[in-house]
Amino acid sequence: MDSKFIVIEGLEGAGKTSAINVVVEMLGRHGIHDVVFTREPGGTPLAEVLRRLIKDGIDNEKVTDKAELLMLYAARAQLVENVIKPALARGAWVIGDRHDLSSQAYQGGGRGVDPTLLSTLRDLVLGDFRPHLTLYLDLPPALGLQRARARGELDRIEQESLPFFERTRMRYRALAMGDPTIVTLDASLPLAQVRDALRERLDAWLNTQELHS
Ligand code: Z5A
Repeated sequence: MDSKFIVIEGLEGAGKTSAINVVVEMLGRHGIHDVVFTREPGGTPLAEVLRRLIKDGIDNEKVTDKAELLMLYAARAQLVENVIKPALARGAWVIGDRHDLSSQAYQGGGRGVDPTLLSTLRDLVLGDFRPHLTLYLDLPPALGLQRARARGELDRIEQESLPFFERTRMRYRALAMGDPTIVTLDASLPLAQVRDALRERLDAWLNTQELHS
């Protein structure tokens, strides 16, 4: 089977960490053990510096929506060209904790960034590069925030209002509906049920990939 890029997406507290573990387990069951992990923003030395700036800002300077978007795409350009594409080229599978769909949802939906700017940037930075599969963990923002905020201090984006996260979720759902490479899972269920649903969907997808290889 050719190597693939699988991405986990969802609002904060959706359970991405646990989902990544299930993906690793299922890949292992299908004999795939050469796996590279990425997170966005981040994943290269330069992209990790940008991650800090995106999440915390600097010296209380206001971060404009455009600057935030450009930093996200600068980090993504570094990660895709220096890590993801080389890994796929040598036959490794790549599991991404977030990718471009996050920008479409958070910046496009949450921040309300101009759709033309978003699509122009995406085309410029990524061309036609897309994940083979995206697992989108869907849940009401209030529930995700309740889970995640139990963990402590909030960064710049985590401090956004509930309506911001509602808009982000709406954009996620709308994009997932129109894209057959995005699988939506109900992440509001108890963890064991989410993990079972993930196993089932992934197993079916991996079997299809094996058939076509
Ligand atoms: N961002 C953006 O705006 N635009 C972009 O293009 C990109 C990102 C790429 C990255 O922050 C921030 O950048 C993020 C989006 C924005 N900001 N927000 N908000 P990050 O990487 O530091 O954080 P994150 O990805 O949002 O959050 P996370 O903490 O990594 O979320 P998670 O992985 O989904 O959460 P978790 O650790 O797996 O689960 C949280 C807790 O809930 C944990 O204690 C679990 O045990 C519990 N949990 C999970 N699932 C369940 C279920 N089903 N039942 C009960 N409890 C559960």
